[in-house]
Amino acid sequence: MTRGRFISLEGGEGAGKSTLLAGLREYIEQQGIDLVQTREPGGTALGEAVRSIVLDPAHRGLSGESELLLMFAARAQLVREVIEPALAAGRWVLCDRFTDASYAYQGGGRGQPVARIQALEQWATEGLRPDLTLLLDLPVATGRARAAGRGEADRIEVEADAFFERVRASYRQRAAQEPDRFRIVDASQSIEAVLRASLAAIAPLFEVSP
Ligand code: Z5A
Repeated sequence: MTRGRFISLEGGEGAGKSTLLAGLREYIEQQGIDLVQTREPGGTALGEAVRSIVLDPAHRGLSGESELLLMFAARAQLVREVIEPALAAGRWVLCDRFTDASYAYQGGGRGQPVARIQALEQWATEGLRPDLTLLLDLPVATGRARAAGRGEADRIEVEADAFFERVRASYRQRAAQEPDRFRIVDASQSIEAVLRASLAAIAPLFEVSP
């Protein structure tokens, strides 16, 4: 059994991940590939419970350490319950955010030490990284304008622009550090252009797949 391929989507608020996921999913399934779509935090009963805690504005007193640990608790469960079994069965996994989000949000945004995140990554995921990560990059103001009007902001969305600028810088730094894994997509383009660029970026994964 050939192991499946693992693709993650990253980006700031309103970058267009959910919009892109639908188009990517449709294309990949049209190729006859069995695909599992999931998200972080979430994707399991435990992960969805963690999601509702970390996004709930009522938990505004959550410490940076608690937030980081909760993200990794959800991730440890998702890897064991969903991602690893799917990849081992030859299925592809399309994940809306993965560990890079913790480096960007908890590391870049909140200032949690990178060494701490690296240790948790090793522990929770045993170093599992996506085969390819699409980073939907766009100016913070553009993303926030898109996301506005969706109702009440969640506990993370209420952060100031400076927080999201640090998140963006952290994502771009990670992409520069791992150019073989990351593909940066200009998310300020039209929805159609973002999908085209993303399909071009994932094309090599099909070539090496049986
Ligand atoms: N988080 C964390 O801190 N640490 C972690 O380790 C993990 C996560 C895993 C939940 O993530 C939060 O958890 C997130 C990071 C944190 N907090 N924040 N902020 P999420 O991914 O579920 O939530 P999100 O980042 O807030 O996603 P989003 O705002 O829903 O954005 P999106 O899915 O990327 O965007 P969208 O829904 O596809 O598009 C937004 C709007 O823009 C919508 O009206 C679209 O029609 C429109 N759109 C989309 N693409 C385009 C283009 N190309 N042009 C014009 N308009 C567009």
